[in-house]
Amino acid sequence: MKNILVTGAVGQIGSELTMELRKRFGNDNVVAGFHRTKPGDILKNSGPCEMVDCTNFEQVKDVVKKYNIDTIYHLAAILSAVAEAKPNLAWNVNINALYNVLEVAREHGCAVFTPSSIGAFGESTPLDNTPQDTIQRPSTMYGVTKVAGELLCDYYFKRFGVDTRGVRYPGIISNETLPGGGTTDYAVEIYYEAIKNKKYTCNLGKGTFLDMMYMPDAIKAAIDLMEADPAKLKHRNAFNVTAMSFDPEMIAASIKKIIPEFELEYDVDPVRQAIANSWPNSMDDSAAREEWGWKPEYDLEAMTKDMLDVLSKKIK
Ligand code: AKB
Repeated sequence: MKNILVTGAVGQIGSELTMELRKRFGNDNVVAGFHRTKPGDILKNSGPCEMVDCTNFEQVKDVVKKYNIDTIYHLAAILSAVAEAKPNLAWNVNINALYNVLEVAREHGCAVFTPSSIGAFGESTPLDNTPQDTIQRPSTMYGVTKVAGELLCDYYFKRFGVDTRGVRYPGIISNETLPGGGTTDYAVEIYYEAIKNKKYTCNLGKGTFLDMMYMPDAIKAAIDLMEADPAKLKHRNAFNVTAMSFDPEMIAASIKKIIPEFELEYDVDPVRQAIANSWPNSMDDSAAREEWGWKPEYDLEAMTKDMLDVLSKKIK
């Protein structure tokens, strides 16, 4: 029997991951950990919810003890654009909170899933077909925390035997909860605006290629990795995973196939553009494919069709 804690359960990935985990492992066995934003009715009415500020060691420990937690999906994090605006907060949440989670996991024998990101790479990384093991010299606070987080998780596995696992997520596109303060957020907003106004002003420029993934695949990646046979894992933390790579023109073209009047304009945000320029254009995820059978289901066309179907019913 698994007893799972999801931190950041009200966030973009956490809200959908918690519900999928509840479906698979039972509602009562998955605790939704939230901090500033309170959970909505769906999370609240389907299983336990607990306030957990992961920067507070005691709070993490108390919840783990109360529910006899054996697996933590640690999703509480600050995204790239906010991290550049508030580097102090980013360090506290992305590193100090992770440290607390790992320490509690060490004391209580929990497995830990921690997402890293394409943000763990930088300008000196080979940006096309970015290898699994390569140069990582990010120039953003987000990237610094992501590389440090990857290393910390490796350390806890090697030094203390904590079952740490993780992926480097690309931009995640979803239709339930909006992302907050990332560089890849445009790829979510564009669908909402396509439905609402049939036009969108993009804050990243034409030709900015980035890896992306639809939420069902992002959730599958996290659960499949945590359920994988540990004997087969050579990397454990920070697996490159991707489903597609596109620039704003390509996502707009896929939307135009369904909404022909859709128009794309540009008003480039220099902060986000600089971050995006330092990230891979496309990653090589063959290690994840070989070690635990990673295979995404959605490409750009399939994702666009589903996003527009869902959002056109949701936004009236
Ligand atoms: C962000 O844009 O900050 C995130 C990420 C790719 O890590 N979506």
